[in-house]
Amino acid sequence: MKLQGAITMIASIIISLTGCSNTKSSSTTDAAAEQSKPEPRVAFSADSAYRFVEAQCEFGPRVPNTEAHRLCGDYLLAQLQGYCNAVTEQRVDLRAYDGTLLKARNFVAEFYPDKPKRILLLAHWDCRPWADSDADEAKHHQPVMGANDGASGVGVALEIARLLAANEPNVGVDILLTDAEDWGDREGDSEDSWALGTRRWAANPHREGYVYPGSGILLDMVGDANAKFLKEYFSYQSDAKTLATLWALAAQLGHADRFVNDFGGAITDDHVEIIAAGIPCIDIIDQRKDTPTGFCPQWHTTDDTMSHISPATLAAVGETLSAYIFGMK
Ligand code: AHN
Ligand code: ZN
Repeated sequence: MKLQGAITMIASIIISLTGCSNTKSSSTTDAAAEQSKPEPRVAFSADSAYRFVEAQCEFGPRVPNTEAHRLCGDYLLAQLQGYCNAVTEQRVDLRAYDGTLLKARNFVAEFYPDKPKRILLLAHWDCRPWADSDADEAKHHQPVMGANDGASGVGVALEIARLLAANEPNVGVDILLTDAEDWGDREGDSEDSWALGTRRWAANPHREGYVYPGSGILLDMVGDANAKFLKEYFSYQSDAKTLATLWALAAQLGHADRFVNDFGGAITDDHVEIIAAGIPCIDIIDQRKDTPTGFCPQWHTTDDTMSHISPATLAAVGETLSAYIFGMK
């Protein structure tokens, strides 16, 4: 464990300074905004988030150890560096359940790291190598494009990064784009084959002296047009207060149709690894009660493409999240 930690540290490419860039971006607020909605202090752009999702998909499926994955990783790193001057790339070799050695890359952008109160915002950026929930079995060995499963959470996180570069909240925000979430074993039903990138980061953070944030929010599958964000079980166990606050904020902002006031199942996802490291964490994840998988119909199929991504869903998540972050005391 000690040796592994040291290797991880050495393997970390650290581009670390303090503070973050403060480039101003123009943001307009609609004067005729609905009266019932609180005027947002910081305007989340769903169009910008959508572009971030699309840009990832343009590389193709970002399956670890592929060229699309390598190029998209470079793109994500460059985007974060454009918004923050405390960005670290953590390169790690991870052994998947099937024996494959995954050349994984976690990216961390620390915004306002000197603020005593800090939160973690994370999303996985890798794509599943197999569309093994596809109705057509012939497609089970094709990769998933992951417009929703992967790119959507990252797209919202990048838009939040853009906002953080131009607006200083009262809290520090660490954005973690995590790798190797989706190479998990569904046949063997082994829980610990998922979320490998997050598990490694949680056990061996990206830099020496890093202090864990007080709480975390995971974004997973936050882009589908018909998304239903049900309150996920482990999230409720871990941080019922933040869950309640976010769902209440969403309702205030007019997004109760997507942030449904109901409970979903228990999902093995990146947040479980964050919670295991002692950080309370919730998962904003699209869950369905009317599909066989419990997720959207495109989940782990070749149909998880941009055609199902909706700016309105990205807006619901992004507006709620930015109201939360920029409203924190
Ligand atoms: C399981 O299917 C065990 N967990 C879902 C985690 C996941 C996969 N999120 C996106 N893709
Ligand atoms: Zn997945």
